[in-house]
Amino acid sequence: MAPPTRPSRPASSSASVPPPPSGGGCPFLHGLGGELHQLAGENNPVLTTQQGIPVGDDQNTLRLDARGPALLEDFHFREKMFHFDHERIPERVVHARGYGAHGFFELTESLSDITKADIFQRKGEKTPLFVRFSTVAGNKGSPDLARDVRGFAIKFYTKEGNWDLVGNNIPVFFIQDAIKFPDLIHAAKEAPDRAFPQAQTAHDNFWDFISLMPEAVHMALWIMSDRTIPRSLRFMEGFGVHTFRFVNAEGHSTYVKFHLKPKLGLQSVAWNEAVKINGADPDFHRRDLWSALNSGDFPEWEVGVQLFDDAFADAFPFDVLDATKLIPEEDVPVRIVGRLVLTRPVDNFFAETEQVAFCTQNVVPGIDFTNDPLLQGRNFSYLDTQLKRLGGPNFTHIPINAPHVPVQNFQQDGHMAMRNPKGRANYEPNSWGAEGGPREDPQRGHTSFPAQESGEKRRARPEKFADHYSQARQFYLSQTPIEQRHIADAFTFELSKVETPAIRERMVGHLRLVDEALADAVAGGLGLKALPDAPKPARAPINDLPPSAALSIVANGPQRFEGRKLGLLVSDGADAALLSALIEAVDKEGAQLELIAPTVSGITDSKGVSHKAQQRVEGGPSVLYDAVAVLLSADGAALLSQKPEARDFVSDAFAHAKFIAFTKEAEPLLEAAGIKPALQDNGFVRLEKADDAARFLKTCGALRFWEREAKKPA
Ligand code: HDE
Repeated sequence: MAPPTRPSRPASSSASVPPPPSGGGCPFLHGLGGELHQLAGENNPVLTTQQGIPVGDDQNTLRLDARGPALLEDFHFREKMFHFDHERIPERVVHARGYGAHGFFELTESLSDITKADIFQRKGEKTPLFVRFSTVAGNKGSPDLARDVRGFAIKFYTKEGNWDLVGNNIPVFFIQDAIKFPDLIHAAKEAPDRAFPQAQTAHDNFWDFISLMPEAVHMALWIMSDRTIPRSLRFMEGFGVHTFRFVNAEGHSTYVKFHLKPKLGLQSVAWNEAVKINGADPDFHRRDLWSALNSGDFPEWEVGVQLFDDAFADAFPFDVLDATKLIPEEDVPVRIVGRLVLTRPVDNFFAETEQVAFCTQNVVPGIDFTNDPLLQGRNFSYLDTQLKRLGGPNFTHIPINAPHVPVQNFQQDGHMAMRNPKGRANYEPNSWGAEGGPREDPQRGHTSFPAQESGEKRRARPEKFADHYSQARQFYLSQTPIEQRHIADAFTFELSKVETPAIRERMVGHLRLVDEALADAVAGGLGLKALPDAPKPARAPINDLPPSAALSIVANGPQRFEGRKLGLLVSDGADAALLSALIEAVDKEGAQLELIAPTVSGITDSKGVSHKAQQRVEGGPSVLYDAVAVLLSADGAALLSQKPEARDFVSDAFAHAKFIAFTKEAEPLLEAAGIKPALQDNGFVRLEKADDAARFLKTCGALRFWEREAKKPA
């Protein structure tokens, strides 16, 4: 427990923190230990060493007299320091920054005819699970709003053992063959000579690699879209990416792609907002998930499957084994078969989120792999990486990785073995009868689908893999105009950070094969005098694939403000009736509210009622909120108009196309922020009477007033 700091003002009688130790004096002198005891509650347990030995003094090392040398004999000091010195384990080579939570999967439609996987048999049955969300490129301490793919890895603790679905929030991937993964990641992460830039792809190495790998063009469109700057981990989709197999009790196989659709709809932030959020709250996503879980707003996703057979796979213009392609929902609808609900945060971040070890090869009977060359490579890589990260082969003994069913085998020993065979038998076959331990079960056990394979051993890819532009174009044309504009802006931003003109031009050349108008916009943004030549595609693109509405975020918005957050800028003397109407409207909508005030102690409204603030103006910029309301007294507006942070609060909300509610008294602040009455479009709501609060919250359901941004010159 951190000792409380001495308050600079007289402590109020309602203060619940314990008083600081009395008597003053230097805290490093012996004797303080006794006074610190006053800070503890009556029933605090006794501090012990790792050996369980009660500790008498945790403030002073054992030394020869107060000013003498430290003594080697101090086993408590040595043990404490030894353990601290070894607290770190290697961070993940990719997806280092992550956040996990526990929850469950509930089956809403049985798939027993399609798969024998136990988890998909009984409608209404719940299976516990652990999810870890992550960014890919940044190191463990990198900011949450980096432009990056988000990992969406799920460990299902099924009755037939652990099934790991290690997916992303984007349905396709950069590369087709696992052998290119180390190159992709090296190119994306910081350059080895300078160790920057970190957690971003806006640099030469990344775009050099991508522009030389046409297969990455489809994914490049996705990562330059708003998908890579999600507003919340709760508002993004999840995808298994690869084609897997379901196998039923008769041994029949059906291809399957896994989907997760957020119950609260999709939502992303604007790029300029992301940049500012990273400064204002680098932990924005984890804080959001933490607060949602702790306030009982359990995030939920629909779990769906796309099921298809060989006939579909053969007729589909692309190869279903190619992870750079998706199957449009219009071609194979997503059948919703369950729901995934997150219900609680971890008890300990390290023990659970850091030590959780996902492995793509963890599949249960009824689920099997296909020959997707990326998936097959992953099946090697994940097991391999856990050994390095967790230090030995027994990482499955760590509670977060242990299945919720008995583990019975003859594996033994190794570092930190917690689970070893009991009795004499540590091998099989053996002739020790009932004492001889577990045996294989050909009926219940996992059996691989007996796919017929033949052909030459070669380093080659199937012909259909060579189409790199058709689905990139389809994705681009499936976006709303504002999203298309964001894609062009993102390419322009990233390529403007690339110092080598030839790389910029090579990338724009690829974009010409996606959409000439996109290439033109990016070339214009980069100031290119002429459009570079497009490369010769390895396979002629199909240019008339129909747009797929499911690929747009804006088209799939929730049309409600539930789960979102309103930032309410207030001052002393704010209209009491409007304030309570806003509080009520937010609550009714299932949204959250934060009060931002001149000081964090809060304000007193026009009726003399005090309200606590969650943020001080200087620490609560509008980028942290989905919509804002400005409820000020005339004095409050005069005061805040002098503060650049208050002016930015309003002007940023305006620039980020947010809905803004305001009272008449707040107008001077709007004016000071450069928002003249003529600029007050339909994204503004005047708060005059209590009813306006509910009307405003309904308006906020559109999440952003994109028309405002559309009016800005390209
Ligand atoms: Fe991963 N990936 N990956 N990946 N991946 C890892 O495993 C790898 C790929 C994904 O929260 C590593 O435990 C290869 C696709 C997630 O702990 C490593 C290839 C998809 C996570 C690894 C891929 C993913 C990882 C690093 C190309 C989406 C975080 C640490 C063949 C379907 C899991 C670790 C977590 C993590 C290898 C491609 C998703 C090194 C070789 C495609 C969500 O094993």
